[in-house]
Amino acid sequence: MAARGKKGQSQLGQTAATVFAANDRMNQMLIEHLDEAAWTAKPPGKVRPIVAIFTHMHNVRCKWVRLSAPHLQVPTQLNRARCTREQAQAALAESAARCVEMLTEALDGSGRVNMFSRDALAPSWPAGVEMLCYMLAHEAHHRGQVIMLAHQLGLALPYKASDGIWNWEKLWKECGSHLPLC
Ligand code: NI
Repeated sequence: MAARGKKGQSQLGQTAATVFAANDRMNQMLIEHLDEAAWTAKPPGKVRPIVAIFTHMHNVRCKWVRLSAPHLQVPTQLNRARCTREQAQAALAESAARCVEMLTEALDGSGRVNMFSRDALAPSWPAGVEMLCYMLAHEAHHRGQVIMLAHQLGLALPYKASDGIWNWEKLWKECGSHLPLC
């Protein structure tokens, strides 16, 4: 791969920040439109309820920041047994902001974050685009679970939300960013 110039690297840091912020906006959109009863309802089969999926997403982000960017303030973890939707929304907004800072520092060429440790027991990776991809894949996987579980509970998310998470132009705008021009 051709070496990125300084400008390219700082742009990469900004792009990663924007993409992760939009990714959190997708989570917030699902929580906002989720039927109240679906939040703690016991889904069919041996799977965790939706509240536990969102608290897990937040707690995993806290772990990534703690292990990869210990100089940043690590948000408080959530307790799945007594977390309200409002608490989850606020906590996810906070952990997303920390992840945005971490990704910026990992990808802007400053070297302030130089490795990604996703788990204490897993090998660390050099900070790079792989880190962003891994983080996004984890969240997208769990969003898919939430959408499927809500449907299985008979409390499917409205089209506005299940389709809205694909309107990246609108999400970018809501995150204060703009559409990349071609
Ligand atoms: Ni997970």
